[in-house]
Amino acid sequence: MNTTSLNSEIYIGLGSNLESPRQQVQDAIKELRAHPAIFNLHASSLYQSKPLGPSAGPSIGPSEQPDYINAVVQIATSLAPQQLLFELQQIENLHQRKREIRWGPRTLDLDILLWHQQIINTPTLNIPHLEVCNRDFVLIPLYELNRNLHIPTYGPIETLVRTLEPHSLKKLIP
Ligand code: A4P
Ligand code: MG
Repeated sequence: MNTTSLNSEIYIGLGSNLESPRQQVQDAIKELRAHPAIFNLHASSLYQSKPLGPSAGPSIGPSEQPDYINAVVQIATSLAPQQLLFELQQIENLHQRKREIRWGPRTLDLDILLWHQQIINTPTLNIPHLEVCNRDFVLIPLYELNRNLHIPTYGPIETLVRTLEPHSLKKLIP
């Protein structure tokens, strides 16, 4: 089985909470689908949630940020993980993403969540994504795409979803 197989378990998380977040996420899905090295894209529903994360400072804590729109896509690709990260950052830049505050509001955030069953830890890339199991806006769309998924070091997604702390996630009607 190669990287372009239908059973590819490469997942990307999308998030936006600025400048028409729903449109930002929908446009990014289209851009990923159109990318020449990305194949067989399957997208989850879109979800809305309150910002999650530690306070980013006195002026912009999570509670003062707008709601997020999130989704997850499953892809196959001929790119290596670092190359995919680079391509995702190019797409973020197309959306005028500014990196000012960690966990601050953003027009578009693209994270590599999983790369098959691989564990990758380099200075610029951690897979599985370090927050994957703490976030309903990641786990629920992942579960929608693949109920049998196993997340390396964390276990079956079914168990993770069952023990998830309730947050504020709402599935959006298409
Ligand atoms: N990086 C390491 N691993 C990865 C990976 N698997 N995928 C590095 C993508 N990037 C990865 O990212 C900072 C650096 O992480 C990159 O240069 C890359 O080398 P960034 O996107 O520039 O900065 P960031 O997004 O502010 O930081 P981070 O840690 O990625 O934030 P998160 O974890 O993405 O959290 N609440 C709701 N409801 N919905 C959200 O989507 N998102 C965040 C951001 C906070 N709260 C949220 C949401
Ligand atoms: Mg990010």
